Amino acid sequence: MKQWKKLSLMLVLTVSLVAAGCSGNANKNASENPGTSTPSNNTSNSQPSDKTITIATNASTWEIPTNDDNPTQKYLEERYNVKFVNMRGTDENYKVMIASGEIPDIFPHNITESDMTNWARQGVIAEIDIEEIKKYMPSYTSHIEEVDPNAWNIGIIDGKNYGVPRIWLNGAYGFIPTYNGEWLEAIGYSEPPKTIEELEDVLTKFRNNDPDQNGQKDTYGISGRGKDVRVQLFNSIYAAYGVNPYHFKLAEDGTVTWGGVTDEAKEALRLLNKWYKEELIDPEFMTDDGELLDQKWSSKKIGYIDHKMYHHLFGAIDGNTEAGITAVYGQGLIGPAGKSIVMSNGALQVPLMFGKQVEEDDEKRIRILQMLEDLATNDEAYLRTVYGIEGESYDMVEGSPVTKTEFTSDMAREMGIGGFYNPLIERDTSTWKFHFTPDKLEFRDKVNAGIETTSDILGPTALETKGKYMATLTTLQDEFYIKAIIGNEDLDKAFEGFKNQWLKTGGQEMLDEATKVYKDREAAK
Ligand SMILES: [Ca+2]
Repeated sequence: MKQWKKLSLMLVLTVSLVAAGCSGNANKNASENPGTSTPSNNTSNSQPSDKTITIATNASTWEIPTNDDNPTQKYLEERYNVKFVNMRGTDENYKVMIASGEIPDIFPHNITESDMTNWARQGVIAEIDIEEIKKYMPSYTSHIEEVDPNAWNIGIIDGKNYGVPRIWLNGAYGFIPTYNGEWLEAIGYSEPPKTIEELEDVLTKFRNNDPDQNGQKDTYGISGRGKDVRVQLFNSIYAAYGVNPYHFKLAEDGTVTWGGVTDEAKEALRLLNKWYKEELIDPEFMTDDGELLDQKWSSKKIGYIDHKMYHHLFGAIDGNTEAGITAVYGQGLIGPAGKSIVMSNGALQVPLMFGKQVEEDDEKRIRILQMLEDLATNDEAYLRTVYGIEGESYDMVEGSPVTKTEFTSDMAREMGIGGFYNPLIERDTSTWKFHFTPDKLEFRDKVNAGIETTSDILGPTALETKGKYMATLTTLQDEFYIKAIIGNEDLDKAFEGFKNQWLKTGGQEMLDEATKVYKDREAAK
């Protein structure tokens, strides 16, 4: 503990020097650590380690163990020959702790991309060589790369890598076009539409052919989350054009552009405007949110939704049955993009970060990486850290651990289970099986089969220009897009005006920075 405090003090000095604009600091670190990327000794995963390594962790700010030397801590200390110092930063105070020099070896799981970027530039977090992570975490990194080949992108700042990549596994899946099966049948469709033209036909008949057969024209084809989540609004229609208006996108010339100013988005707007005039779109789409959409779906006012991913849809099965709805799951609609694409949020997350002191301590860094590989991919270590002890804190039911009710909060904190010692919960495909019932797994694979996804090319990325202009640009775009959908203006002319204004209001500057970040990342790989 003493040693750790001394280290913290040194870091306070380092941080304040950087803050004071001491430009020599970065060079000093670089020249002191020329061998960071290749560890000088030949320690490998198979060699036993005699030396006990002390690791100060604050990996979770939520699931902080009640006591030091709790059973999970003891189990891990024995398993990895380490000694944990439990740091107890919460969401309210961990930034203050870090600012005052209490730098954990393992950082909290919920750091924002802008904090990561600032801390990297201030010398608070450790640079870690990608090849070293791959060497000591071979299974984990290969699984991550399978889910998203761009998994390393987020941690690369100014050409250097700052952490172990993490992904949100569900984020890789898309928003599934979903239809009221009874309505489809009523209008003569035995399967969901495959193309954007077929969707138009379905929506037209959902509006005009009395699909609920109550003798009244009281149904619409589609609404959307115009009020609360614009990135989801009509996402399946934009996806048919290969774009999302609220995502960064790679342009044909290799630069990064913004979906909202592309010709693809303009053409999608043209179609939406036509649909709006034909009354296929519920005029309340501007004030609808997720909850209202769910109500309109359940009360059979709309027959098509595209704001749910497979796990939402799985959770909605009972509700649909109660409402007398057979949900029919479709694929991405084939349109001008020429293939079946749906929007996804993307799997990429801010990586798991380490304190600067970890960069300078080869033994500690390697031990942490070896430990993380085991925690993320070894069934026994995973179950023990996340769920605890079988028969005591959880039972295995059909191959899935089920936590006993009394172990959901206080008793779990006493045992030390959860995310505090295992920062890679639900981050590796090999242990994901423990979080699924077999029928949910089957559902996931069925509704996502054969679907390609599109997501933001940059993922969670801090850009200086984003901080400066994004709020203004978003307001500009929100207003223009609604006007373009419900208005009568000449779209080509109006879109040109919007695009020019968007570019002039900081948009061009943001695209320049986005392109630079994208190219730096590509070069660092
Ligand atoms: Ca009706």
